[in-house]
Amino acid sequence: MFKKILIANRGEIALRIVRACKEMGIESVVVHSTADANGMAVRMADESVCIGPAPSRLSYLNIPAILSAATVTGADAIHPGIGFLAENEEFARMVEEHGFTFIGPSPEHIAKMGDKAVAKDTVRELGLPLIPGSPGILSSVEEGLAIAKEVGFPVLIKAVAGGGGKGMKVARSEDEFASSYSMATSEAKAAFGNGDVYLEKYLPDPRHIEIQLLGDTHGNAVHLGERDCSIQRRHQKVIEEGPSPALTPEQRAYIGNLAADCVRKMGYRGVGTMEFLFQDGEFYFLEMNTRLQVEHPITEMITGVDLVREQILVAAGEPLPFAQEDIKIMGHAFECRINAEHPETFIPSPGKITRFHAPGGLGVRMDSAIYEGYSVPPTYDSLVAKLIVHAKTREEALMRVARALEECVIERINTTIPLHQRIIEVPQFRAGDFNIHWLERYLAEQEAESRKAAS
Ligand code: MV4
Repeated sequence: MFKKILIANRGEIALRIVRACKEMGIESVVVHSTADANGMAVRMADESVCIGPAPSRLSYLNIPAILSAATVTGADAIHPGIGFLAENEEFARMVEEHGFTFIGPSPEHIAKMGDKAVAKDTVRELGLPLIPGSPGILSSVEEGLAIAKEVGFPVLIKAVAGGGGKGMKVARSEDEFASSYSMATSEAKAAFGNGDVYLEKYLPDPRHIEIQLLGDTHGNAVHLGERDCSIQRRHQKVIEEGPSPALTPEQRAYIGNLAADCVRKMGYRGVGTMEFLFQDGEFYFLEMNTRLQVEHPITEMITGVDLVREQILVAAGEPLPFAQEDIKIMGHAFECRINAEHPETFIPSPGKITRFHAPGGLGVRMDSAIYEGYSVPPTYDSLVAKLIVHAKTREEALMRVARALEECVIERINTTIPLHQRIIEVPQFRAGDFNIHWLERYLAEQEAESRKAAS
């Protein structure tokens, strides 16, 4: 087992990993930028090393500085956290080459799943359902039109170099295909320096369902149920929940086992998440994330599995301590992402926190790295806390999340707490009746109504 782990990350996820290390009797080293010198993870870790100034490219993305910090502190392993270098195969390779264990998948699997086309070919061969579309990059508008007619309109033209919703163009009919195709390719060329596009059947109102996976180095792999991440705005998740109110136990078992079989056949090591679009009872593979996710606490609450602990044990060569039949989904969990942003305009609101009170009580968890007197830096993403609640049923969890949000005090910066308090009261949300477009449509309607009332 590792004696000392270096955590190459910041904020609430760095603290989450420090906590797991402490509970496992493993010393922790946190690297930080000058902007994070007063971060809670720095205070709670056994050691900390300043690796550069605020800009990520000079600190959290500075591979030589991170490897040097691991060397001088005598770390055995490096945990990349989420974001930054977590899915950077070059970093994973260099960590191993420098004699440290990378707490994550092999560089090959990071690379394989990081390339969308290779990822789709890999999972297609392993029997996962994919969105009907072109086998690869479109070589001409004629080829695109022929495939679009095959799969049926509307179709989505996607930039290979795109991602996170960027570089997607819907073509609704044969007449508009040529113009959509040329706009998609020229916009992709301009935005990403690469005009290559591929084509898929457009799913108009899907849900976003992701499966939590965990594999070890002894050929074992399990799934730990799903999370419904459909409540999102501009490709930023807002509220996630598990299990999904839209899945039957049979559908959960079907897609979970299929995904687990896939990673088992791959010989995948560590935690991973397969993302799917779910529409009309059908699943469609989107992509696989080869890292821990922000919303992992939802799965921890409904399965009782400490995913960071298991990540570390697997990286140290331990076999999984459970088989698939041991994994039970108990109850229901929500996660509200609390950002330092105005709850209506979403304008970032960094600055000093003058009062902070975290909610408590049965089934309430607050993963955050803020404290009274802490100044939220403007440099990084605006996530300041994750409120996770768990209860026996979805209805009880709704009551609990409302109560916990009301208890939460974060003063003198704006936060999205009022937004969460609005969303959880909307009947359609409470009924679990939503898809990936629901929140943006709801906010647009609210905006239109308040404008009408003001005029
Ligand atoms: C789609 C889709 C509908 N049909 N593909 C958005 C980012 C990237 N992960 C893939 N995305 C989508 N691909 C087809 N064929 C709708 C989306 C999409 C989306 C997907 C997941 C979560 C939120 C989303 C928000 C807008 C669009």
